[in-house]
Amino acid sequence: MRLFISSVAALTIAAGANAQVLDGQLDAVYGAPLSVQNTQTEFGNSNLGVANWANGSELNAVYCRSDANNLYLMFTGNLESNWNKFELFLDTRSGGQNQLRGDNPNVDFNGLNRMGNDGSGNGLRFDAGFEADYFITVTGGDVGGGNWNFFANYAEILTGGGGSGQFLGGAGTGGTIVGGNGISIALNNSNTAGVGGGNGLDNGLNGAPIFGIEMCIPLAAIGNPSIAGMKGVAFINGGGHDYMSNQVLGGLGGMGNLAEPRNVNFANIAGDQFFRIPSPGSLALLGLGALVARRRR
Ligand SMILES: [Ca+2]
Ligand SMILES: [Ca+2]
Ligand SMILES: [Ca+2]
Ligand SMILES: [Ca+2]
Repeated sequence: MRLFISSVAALTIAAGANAQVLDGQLDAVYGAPLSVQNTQTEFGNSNLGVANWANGSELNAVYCRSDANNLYLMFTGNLESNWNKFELFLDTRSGGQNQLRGDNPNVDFNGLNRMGNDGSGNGLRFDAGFEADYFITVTGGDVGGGNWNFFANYAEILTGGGGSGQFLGGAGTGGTIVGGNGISIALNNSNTAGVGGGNGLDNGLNGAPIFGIEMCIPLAAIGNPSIAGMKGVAFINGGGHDYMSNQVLGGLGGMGNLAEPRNVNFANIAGDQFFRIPSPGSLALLGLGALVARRRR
């Protein structure tokens, strides 16, 4: 028995600072954030401090790491348990949509198309140069009898519309969603730090928030990105994907809710309403560059 315990201790030490657990809690291995919230939330400042239920939504910061096979993203904040939506768009390859069409895959009760062109020429517009290729959405609430569950969906966003989408599944308190395409998502709503309520300027790192939405995305599920510099946009939306909050990463710089998502144009809002994601393998390439430089000497 003593041998068993010391083996476990050795394993724990071996994992050390590089340990990462997909549990909705920030791990030290993520390092510095890619983007930090700069705006108070008008979707409620959650103060419950429990893993499942939240009475407000906010996005405080986004962190990432990657290895040869997966991209890991951690969003600190809360997703209110009233079926508010966490929306994530990724630009991982050339092509895609700078303005959302109305004929994208029908996922989450056609929620993606609820943000797209309704035939009048509207549709959510991203900042110039951001052409979305993939969409992931997360939501949670009471599934009956006071039981909390959360669910996720995924879709391709092709330049000409169409494409495929899929329901990634659901899970309960402390559980993990594991989609058929390998995308795995954990949600811990315990956060009571980060931004406060309102529409003014704030700092998403207040109180050092560590809980939120954590996901593992197989690179194969986002087109095996090879472009230099992926980008992402994340925001909180209303329960019908129909009312955009003021919780956007990159931040809005102190504004109120953006309301009808079809009429939102991030190009008309100062600053980048997206964050840059280091390319998978970029660290390995840096290492290779250093090796080549050394050999040349
Ligand atoms: Ca974690
Ligand atoms: Ca693209
Ligand atoms: Ca807060
Ligand atoms: Ca902008």
